[in-house]
Amino acid sequence: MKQKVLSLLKEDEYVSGEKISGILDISRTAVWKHIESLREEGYVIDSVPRRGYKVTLSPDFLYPGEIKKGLETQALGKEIHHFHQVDSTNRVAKDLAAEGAPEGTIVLAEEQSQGKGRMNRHWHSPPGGIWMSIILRPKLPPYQVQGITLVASVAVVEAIKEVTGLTPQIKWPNDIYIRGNKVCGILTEMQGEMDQVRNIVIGIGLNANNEANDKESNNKDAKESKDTESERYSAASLSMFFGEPVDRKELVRAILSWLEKFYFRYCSEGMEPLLELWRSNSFTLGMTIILSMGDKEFHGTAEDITAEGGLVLRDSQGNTKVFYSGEVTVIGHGGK
Ligand code: BT5
Repeated sequence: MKQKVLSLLKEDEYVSGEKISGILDISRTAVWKHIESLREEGYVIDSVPRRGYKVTLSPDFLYPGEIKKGLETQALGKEIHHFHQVDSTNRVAKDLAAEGAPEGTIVLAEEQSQGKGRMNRHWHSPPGGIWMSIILRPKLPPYQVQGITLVASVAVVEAIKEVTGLTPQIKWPNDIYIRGNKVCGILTEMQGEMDQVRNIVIGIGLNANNEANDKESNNKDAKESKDTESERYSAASLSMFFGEPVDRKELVRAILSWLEKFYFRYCSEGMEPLLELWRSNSFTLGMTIILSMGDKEFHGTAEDITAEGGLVLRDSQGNTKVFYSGEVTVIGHGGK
């Protein structure tokens, strides 16, 4: 009901409490309570005697009603859970999925206190970013789940391009970079059995307008782990390149639209139709890299990506090997 009151208050003309109460068939007191509650949420609502009320400013929060307005998807974002502060949206989404939340349910937070990266690394999630998790229920065998991260990366890249005109690039397997800085990380988590996926939660952390570099956790991460990824942590927000704050609501809608389109395609046709798009947006292919997996390091040229999302590495002897996980450190151009 509050959303309906809000829609009326967002119309061009002022609308009186009496009119709202008539249209929605609720008492004047109920109308007034909804208006107060909207004000508490941050909406600036002007009130003029004998004319009524009108929203003059909407808060910059990712409220479900704001996201749904103009969202043209079939499943993604039909159910939205929003938090001002939460430990981790992936944690919430996994709980909701276990309770039977439908495919396409999303969880958004303005701030995360325990945002998670891969291998339980810390993900810096202050206000101003987009911290979002999406529940999917694909009828895919588990070995195809890795591909979903690639599908999500291409969707985020297209959304960033559409909304900002910037040119992001994908660093295999799950990062998006702009001019050498990490602007987004993706964490895909699967619940299921050996032969069947029950649900997937895609966590997208996108530095939109937030302060991106967290020196404290950066140093802590680097000290606690030997992985080069942490030591080379150089983050940036889209707004730094865009020159002004980006419209987070529009970005969320764009991510959901692109992701739905690519995800449906992936489920029906596999990775093949998306591979070219992934390749053309890749920051990794053709580069000389070090791929680290635990204590092991593999040197070579990142040659290609497979239909399952694996990275093909060619070593100095000319032998190729496919990797499905690991950390990539880019050393330079591969001289291809
Ligand atoms: C990732 O892990 O890049 C996946 C991050 C996924 C975060 C989203 S936010 C919504 C959802 N809810 C969650 O709790 N998580 C997901 P990984 O490749 O392991 O990279 C982690 C590393 O990135 C850290 O060790 C830092 O070095 C660096 N890092 C931390 N916060 C960052 C930030 N805001 N921007 C860029 N880099 C960051």
